[in-house]
Amino acid sequence: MTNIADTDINAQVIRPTYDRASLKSRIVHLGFGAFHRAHQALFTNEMLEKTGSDWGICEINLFGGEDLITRLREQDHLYTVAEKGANATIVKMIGSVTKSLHPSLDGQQAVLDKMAEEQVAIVSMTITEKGYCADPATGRLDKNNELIKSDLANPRMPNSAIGYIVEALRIRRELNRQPFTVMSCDNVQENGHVARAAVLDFANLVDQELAGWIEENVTFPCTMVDRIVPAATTETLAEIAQLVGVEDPCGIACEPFRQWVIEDNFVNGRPEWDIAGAEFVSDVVPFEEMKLRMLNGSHSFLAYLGYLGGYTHISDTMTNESYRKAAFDMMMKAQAPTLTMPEGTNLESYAKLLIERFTNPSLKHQTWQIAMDGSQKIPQRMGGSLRHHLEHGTNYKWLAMGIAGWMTYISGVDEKAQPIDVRDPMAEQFKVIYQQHGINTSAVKAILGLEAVFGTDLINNEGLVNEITKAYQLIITKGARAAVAAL
Ligand code: NAI
Ligand code: CS2
Repeated sequence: MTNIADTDINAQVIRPTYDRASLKSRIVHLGFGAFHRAHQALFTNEMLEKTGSDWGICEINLFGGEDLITRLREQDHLYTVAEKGANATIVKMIGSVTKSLHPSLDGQQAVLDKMAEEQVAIVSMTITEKGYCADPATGRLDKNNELIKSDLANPRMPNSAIGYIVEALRIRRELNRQPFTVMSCDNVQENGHVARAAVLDFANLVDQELAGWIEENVTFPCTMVDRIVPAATTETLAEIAQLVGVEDPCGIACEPFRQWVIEDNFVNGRPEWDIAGAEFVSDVVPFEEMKLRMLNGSHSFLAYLGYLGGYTHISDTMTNESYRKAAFDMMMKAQAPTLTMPEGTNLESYAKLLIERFTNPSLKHQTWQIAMDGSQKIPQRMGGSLRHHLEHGTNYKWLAMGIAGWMTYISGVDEKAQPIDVRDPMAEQFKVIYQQHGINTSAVKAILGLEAVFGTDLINNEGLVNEITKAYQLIITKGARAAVAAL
């Protein structure tokens, strides 16, 4: 079968001109998902184009995506990214990836051996929020997580990302090799600190001396990553095939906007990603918080209330004036006041740009996709701001509505009495609650009692319980569209 590596592709595709043969696996990336393909791999591609350095990437998918890795190998690890603006699309072929592994295809040992190779300087990750096996409310390793329990019983043959990192570092130490930097690129608040806590908590349970060595020798920079990259669909792949001239099963479409702010704290060297537009700073946390609360917080709000209101895509919600206004108010009135930003940051222009990005009609970003894994997302997207408002006695009605939207969504039944496919690591717990309460305001307190999501403080705040119950009542009686309009 012809593919992008062995056939002529359309001239408008921007191709790599650097020497791919000279690239080494100096970066091992865990999570060859949609996002990484259109973000870190693309930044690396553009950095290589300008520097001619040897920072190549080896891709690893720990869970699922075997087929994607197989297809990637068949096309010499080349793939395309379509940057879709409201009016025009630019297609880029990415050359920074030159190797790939999958434990189900190659075995766990091959993955560990790769991570332990001398030249590997960075292990980066886009493994979703749940991949850290951390308790979302505390950010520490969740020792009751099934993957962690089995990795602790058999640390030399791990399955979790955390288990792989610790074992690879153990091998490196044993072989007297330099450590690598662990760089999280997930939407997790203080992602580097969460990765560090999970790795050290795990290592301490396995081998305290190793934990001490990791603590002293390994760095875990925080990063703020931003680019809207919806999951590929048959339609986007067909569109890419047309633009490229041949099918590319690894191709991905995304928005033109991209941002990457990285804490400059690397233990074994790093690429000059700034040449490709990334920013190295000493403290990323304010930028991460801004993005998670303003972009992701309003995204989740739109995902739950949008899905319930019958909207398939985020851009569809933007056609409804009350959703548009509620999203902007959520950003400016509920989230912006909770942030402490470096001087010169203009949150209003940031919010306006976000609304414009959400409106992009070429981007088919499903509300259902963003609604996934809410138990992992709600604490960092809404929980922190909620506590801020409770402390300051300020208005948090948008947050209460967003949380009530999530609570209704996880009932698993939509406004037309159709089932919702709720994907979440805590889905079983939601089922138990709804079996007991039905879609009824009494479910609110039961859900607020989920400590992993809400900690132990929020359920005791009567004002908050009332506010969320009021919003929930409005959604279940009048529907999501009316509830959003009432804001
Ligand atoms: P995706 O579904 O395409 O890929 C998910 C990746 O995570 C896969 O490579 C899979 O192997 C891996 N994975 C899933 N569960 C795992 C686990 N328990 N342990 C280890 N690896 C696991 O999703 P996508 O779009 O690539 O997003 C991944 C993450 O990237 C998001 O959760 C988010 O944190 C971050 N991100 C995504 C953006 C987007 O617009 N898609 C933008 C900014 C950040
Ligand atoms: C989205 C994010 O899926 C989600 O939860 O909110 O993936 C969002 O698209 C990105 O963070 C944008 O950078």
